[in-house]
Amino acid sequence: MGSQTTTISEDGEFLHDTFPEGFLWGMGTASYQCEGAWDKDGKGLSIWDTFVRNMPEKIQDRSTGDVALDSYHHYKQDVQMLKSIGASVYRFSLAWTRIFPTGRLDSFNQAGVDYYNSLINELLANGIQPMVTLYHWDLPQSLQDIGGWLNEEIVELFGEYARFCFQQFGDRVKRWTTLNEPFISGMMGYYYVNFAPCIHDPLEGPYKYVHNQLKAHAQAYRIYEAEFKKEQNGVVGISLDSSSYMPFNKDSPEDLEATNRCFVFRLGWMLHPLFHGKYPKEMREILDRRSKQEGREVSRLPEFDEAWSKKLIGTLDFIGINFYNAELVKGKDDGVLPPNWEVADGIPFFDSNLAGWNQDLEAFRSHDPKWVRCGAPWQDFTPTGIRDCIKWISDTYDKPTIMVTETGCSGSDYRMDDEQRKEFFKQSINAVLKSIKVDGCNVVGYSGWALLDVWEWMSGFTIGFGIVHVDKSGPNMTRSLKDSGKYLATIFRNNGFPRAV
Ligand code: GBH
Repeated sequence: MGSQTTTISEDGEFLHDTFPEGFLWGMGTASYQCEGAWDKDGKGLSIWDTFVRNMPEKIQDRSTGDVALDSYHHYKQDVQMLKSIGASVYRFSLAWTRIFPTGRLDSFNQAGVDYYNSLINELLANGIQPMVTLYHWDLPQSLQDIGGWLNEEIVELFGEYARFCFQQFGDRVKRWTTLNEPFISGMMGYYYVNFAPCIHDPLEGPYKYVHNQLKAHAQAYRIYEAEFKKEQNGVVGISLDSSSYMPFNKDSPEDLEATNRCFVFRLGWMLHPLFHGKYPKEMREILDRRSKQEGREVSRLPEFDEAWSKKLIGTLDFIGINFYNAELVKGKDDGVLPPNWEVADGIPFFDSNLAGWNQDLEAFRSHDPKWVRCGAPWQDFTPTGIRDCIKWISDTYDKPTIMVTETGCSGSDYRMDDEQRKEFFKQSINAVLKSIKVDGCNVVGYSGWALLDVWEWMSGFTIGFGIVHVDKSGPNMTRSLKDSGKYLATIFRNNGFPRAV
């Protein structure tokens, strides 16, 4: 690898120490990926229900989330699994269409509320805190029909939905995230078009999408703050995805600058508006310049007016970080970077040659072919990279409260003796321990991905992240703990890695 001087192993020695008292330990899922019961008890259609029907070829094994792991009927087993690993928190999402089949208040469906009440109460009865994601990608199809996230009306509608959820569940749910991964869902939905709603608008789509998602986030946050916070005393955040970007050559100022630019375009894109009311300066300059060069009168990067700018600032009680990959970054494409991951359809996931975001950030990214692969074609085994993401957020935004809301290891074989996943969690959690003890970051919890081998979007049931195996062919959908889950139970019980153990 020639002049490459940064490696993930520079992370240093294993740290024997424990996490702060009260540190949250858990695992997560998302509604469409595990619930099934896609048309049961009055549930409406989401964009994923329609996507898997209209474009079955987009899903690798042509499977759907119609039944998924049928958590709708087996949630008690899920809770027992969480209990058996000693989890203190369960991160799951609400299907908007179960509660409001059309997404609007007038379509209210009591059965949806009943289901989530049962799940929440079962968790609490077993000593586990519910942590709710309001939106993990399953937008009501009726709202997509009016333009979905690209129609500004969504901001009000999301706020109304959020208010209802705070009202119904907020007496027991004290930890909320509004949205899961605006970057991934915007890019996959409008750029790579591998996700619903699958509308190809690579130059403007993701920027408009994120713009309205940020407003919707702030809308929900302000509603909680004004109407519920005092009485319910919970916290509201967002879950953001990032790779850990590393300079190809850490002695090259050009590579270092490009590395920072990647973080700015990935995390700063969302965080800067929520801290400072506007997009990062680097993004503003680059997007305005490029838009002009493209002959546009208006920049592809929208602006927040003054009222919105004010409304956005300070709308995070904590930042959720989701992490899966490390990437090497160069400031110049001099042919030295190795080829990127090859992915289905011949399109590399992070393709510096695709117009739009991938070019807008004016950096060149790839991976180190020496890195070991995980089960998914897009994932290398780089668990400690999470520490770089946490540090970048902490340094850039003055030590905010951070929670790991996802990280995990893909497998393609669904085996019970999942050694690689066990090792992933061990190294990943140790890296987070260093974030706290060495880097001085304020991390309050770790919720890994995923509790179950959930349906993996475009990869269907060809790839799993679960620490729990599900017997999908059996009548009871029996859940059993894999080796990684047993190992996590030990870490959770010890609150880390005390030296004596
Ligand atoms: C998260 O997305 C999601 O929140 C969660 O629902 C999901 O199950 C989990 O991660 C695992 O993927 O084949 O090259 O086009 C994280 C981002 C989304 C990254 C899908 C890889 C496919 C890449 N992942 N994406 S590619």
